[in-house]
Amino acid sequence: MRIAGVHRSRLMAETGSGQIRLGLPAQGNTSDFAVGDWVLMDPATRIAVRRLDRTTVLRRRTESARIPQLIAANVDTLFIVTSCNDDFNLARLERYLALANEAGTNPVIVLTKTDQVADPTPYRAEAGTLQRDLAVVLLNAKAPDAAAALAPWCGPGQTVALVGSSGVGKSTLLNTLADKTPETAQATGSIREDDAKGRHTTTSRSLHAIAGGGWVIDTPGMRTLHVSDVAAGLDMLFAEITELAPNCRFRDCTHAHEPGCAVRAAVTAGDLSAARLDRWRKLDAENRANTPVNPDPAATRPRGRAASGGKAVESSLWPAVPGKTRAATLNWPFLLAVELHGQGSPSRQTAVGRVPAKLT
Ligand SMILES: Nc1nc2c(ncn2[C@@H]2O[C@H](COP(=O)(O)OP(=O)(O)OP(=O)(O)O)[C@@H](O)[C@H]2O)c(=O)[nH]1
Ligand SMILES: [Mg+2]
Ligand SMILES: [Zn+2]
Repeated sequence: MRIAGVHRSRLMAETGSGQIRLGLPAQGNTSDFAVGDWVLMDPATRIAVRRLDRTTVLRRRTESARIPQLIAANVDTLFIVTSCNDDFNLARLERYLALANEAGTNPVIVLTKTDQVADPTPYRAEAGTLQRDLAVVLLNAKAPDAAAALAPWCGPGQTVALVGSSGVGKSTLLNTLADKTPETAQATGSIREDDAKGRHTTTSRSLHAIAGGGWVIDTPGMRTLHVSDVAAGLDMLFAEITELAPNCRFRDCTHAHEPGCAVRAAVTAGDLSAARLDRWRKLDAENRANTPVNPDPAATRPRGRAASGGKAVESSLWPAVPGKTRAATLNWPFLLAVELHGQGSPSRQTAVGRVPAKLT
């Protein structure tokens, strides 16, 4: 049984022959579950008695929420959707890539609305520079052949999730991928003509079956995606910078003003773009400011696919021991609350067989 929808007081699960409402275990909360979770249900009571360990989990901190928001679980491939119009923004795509890398999901950039521009190839070229071996797919989300373009990631047993701004065509793509009829289709909405912004048509996350045995998750358009807890994800994203850093004269070089900086030397030599270095600096600073500082080495080791040689593991966003956080000094009450939530919380998850010493 797989979680198909998580609402304030309601859990929906996909049974393979339709959806049912699932009961919660005692002391359970719907926020302990993510769309994409696998659960065991007691058939007599229809209560979810156990959630299976997650292979991957996508989550983010938001300023308004007390605890990180679960975006989706057990996602193999993250389709980062953007359009061949004003939505296309390299800095924003890098945020999604860091999130995907950290969670251990395989990111693919999906560029929609190719039918709206004379030549979409410059978009592909730019997106392709963002990360090594990054797949970029150009398509018209409304055309039936969009499903064929994404088929390599949508095979039996595979789960894909669609993320991106409002109006880029996530639900349109879902309807094409899941071959929805007009009755079962996800609602789609028009975009503003002047700036291509959408109207936040989709308001909750949902899981749908793809013919042939795959799964696709639709998500609401994100207004902003703050980065936190994604150090390994950033290292993978900015590998060309990460790899140059050991050649800098100072071990803690910030690549801003220090003499003997190998990264700035690469910019001067034309091997690295100054804009890319600027974006790295901004994201790295934001990540450090938003990520709890943890004195426990077991909990600060690299996480996610970036740190596990390509094997997907569930990344733990939680510090293993309560402690002072940089975020706390910034006076972010919600981050303090995250720490207080602390050890033993039902939503505190780690990968099977990779439980940090502090949690065993
Ligand atoms: N021409 C064209 N229009 C598209 C394409 N993809 C989506 N659209 C249109 O763009 C608008 C927004 O599409 P949606 O699928 O609702 O976008 P969304 O990403 O789900 O937006 P939210 O649910 O608000 O996050 C709709 O009018 C779609 O018909 C495409 O590839 N080509
Ligand atoms: Mg939508
Ligand atoms: Zn340097």
